[in-house]
Amino acid sequence: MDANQKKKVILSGMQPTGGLHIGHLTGALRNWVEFQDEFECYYTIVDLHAITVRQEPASLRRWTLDLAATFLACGIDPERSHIFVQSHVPEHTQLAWVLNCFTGMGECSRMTQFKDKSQKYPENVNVGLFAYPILMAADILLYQADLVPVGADQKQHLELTRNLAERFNHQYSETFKVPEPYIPKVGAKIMNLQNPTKKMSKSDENLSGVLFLIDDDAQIANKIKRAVTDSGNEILYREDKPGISNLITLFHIATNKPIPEIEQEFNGKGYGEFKKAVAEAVVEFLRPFKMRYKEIRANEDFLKELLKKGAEVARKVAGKTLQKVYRKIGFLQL
Ligand code: ATP
Ligand code: LTN
Repeated sequence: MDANQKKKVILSGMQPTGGLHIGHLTGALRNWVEFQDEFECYYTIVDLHAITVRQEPASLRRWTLDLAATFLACGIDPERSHIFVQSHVPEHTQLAWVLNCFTGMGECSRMTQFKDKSQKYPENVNVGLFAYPILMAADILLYQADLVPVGADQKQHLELTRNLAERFNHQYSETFKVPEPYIPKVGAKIMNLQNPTKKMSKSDENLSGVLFLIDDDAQIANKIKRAVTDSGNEILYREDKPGISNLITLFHIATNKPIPEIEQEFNGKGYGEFKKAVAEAVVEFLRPFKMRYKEIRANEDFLKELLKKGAEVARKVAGKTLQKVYRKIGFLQL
């Protein structure tokens, strides 16, 4: 790329609401690491979004640092990417307020995540949960992001973001970049080991089907050994064999071997032998991550300093967009 040509901007966010699992690595973080070569990347820990569901204060604080350490241990490089905590950049809530006033009630009540979460937490259907996608739009639009990597479940929020950007640009003048979603390939989706038709999820009731990145070797091996498999005894990647297909995906991710080669290698071997091989491969695959994670997580001062610097850079960029917005809507400038 020409040195004078500005890099395209990527922004994504993750909630500090628990330990990350192997699905987060394959479905999101691995891509985030690769984007750094080509894009100007902003990766934010969205604690403001996290409180749309009740959080225990000590856990929220701990998970925020855990997540920062996870980013680094996966290979996100703070020299090249901007890592920051959402609540450290007040411009997010400031722009969100403005955007609230440009969003219809109907637009928010249509969001499937809102419907799902209000069902899951009927005792706490709060306004923040309702306005969640508007804050997400602010996260994205403040940095004039070109591309937003998200899971398929967030696509609807991206649509709203695009609509809000276009609406504002149309009503005033060109202010926001209209971002494109980046949805990773389906093959990267990891399913719950105990229920292979459901995606692996950290908020699942049954955590014995979830491979956390910081599980110890015995826990990983055990969870894989106890994984639900399908009838029959062939190691084949097929739609009617969701359990074995999920294990094949895990083996593929851990070893980089193509799926047909894996099927060939285990042709005629039983589920037990295959599970053992998968467990060993996954343990080895996660080992370097865990070592880096332990080292980085132990140094809280370093992590806080890094987040402070990240927020400083973020505030400069976000502040510029916010000022533009304030001026256009008619707030008095002194
Ligand atoms: P969970 O659903 O595990 O409780 P979460 O809802 O916080 O966690 P998201 O914030 O939806 O997870 O996930 C962050 C990113 O990780 C998204 O891009 C999503 O696509 C990806 N991701 C989450 N779970 C998986 C999975 N099982 N397989 C692949 N990618 C996943
Ligand atoms: N809603 C997202 C997290 C998120 C996000 C963002 C992702 C908050 N703000 C901005 C991309 C861009 C989620 O739950 N996965």
